[in-house]
Amino acid sequence: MKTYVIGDIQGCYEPLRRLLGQLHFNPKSDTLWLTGDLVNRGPDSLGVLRYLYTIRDSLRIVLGNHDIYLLAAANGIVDSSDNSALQAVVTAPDCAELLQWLVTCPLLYREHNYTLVHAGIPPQWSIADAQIYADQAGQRLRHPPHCRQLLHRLYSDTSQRISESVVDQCRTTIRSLTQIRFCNAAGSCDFTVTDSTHPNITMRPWFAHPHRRTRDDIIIFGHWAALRGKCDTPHVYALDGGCVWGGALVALCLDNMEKTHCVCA
Ligand SMILES: [Mn+2]
Repeated sequence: MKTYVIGDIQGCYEPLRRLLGQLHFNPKSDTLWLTGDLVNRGPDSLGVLRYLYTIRDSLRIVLGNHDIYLLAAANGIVDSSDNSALQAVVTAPDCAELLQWLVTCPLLYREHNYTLVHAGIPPQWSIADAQIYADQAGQRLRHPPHCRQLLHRLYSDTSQRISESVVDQCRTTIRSLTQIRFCNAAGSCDFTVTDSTHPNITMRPWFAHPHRRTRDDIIIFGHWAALRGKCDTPHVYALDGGCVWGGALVALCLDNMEKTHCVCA
């Protein structure tokens, strides 16, 4: 009857099974939370999705940016013809069944004092704000015509205009919850700042913002592989151990807050 959270899998099927073996994970009695980015870049995205689908009743998953990109690829919104990891999923005979299940996963999941999200929460949002925005965007992802419109706005419509329309609100929500790393003093995210670019001196990680409204909440997130599963901010747990980059797949047991690593060299 244990609950584990595992960070970004990114198609690393064999390390996932190895880590679950180390944990003696039993899908009949234990629960597994996942920080999202189940697919892309790694060797077996289809294997990951097929396995997770078989144990779906034991899972709590939040969608990551790569999972949403997969939805865009399957909908023909982005061209993934040269991406063998995603092509394996998109061309699989059970693709529709797998993605109909995947898209039911939320962008944010709360249980007891824990909040699970892929990348983070902008500092000016409370947990309640984030839940409302995540529910709104999730509902649109689960409605096929709205989903295609939203995916198009996310990936194909590169105009910088931001309107008050629902689709633009949902675009901001998805980008914030699944891509945030750095933000400025006002709490605005800069999605162009990545691990490989030097942030402007005024930029801080979202979780280090001094006035972050979620600072009394327990937040578990993935996405930021360069952190290698380490974060010194109280109540904030970073679980992307950079598995797909030769790092480790990381599990956090919520019963004792102990971490287990599975090296993925
Ligand atoms: Mn990510």
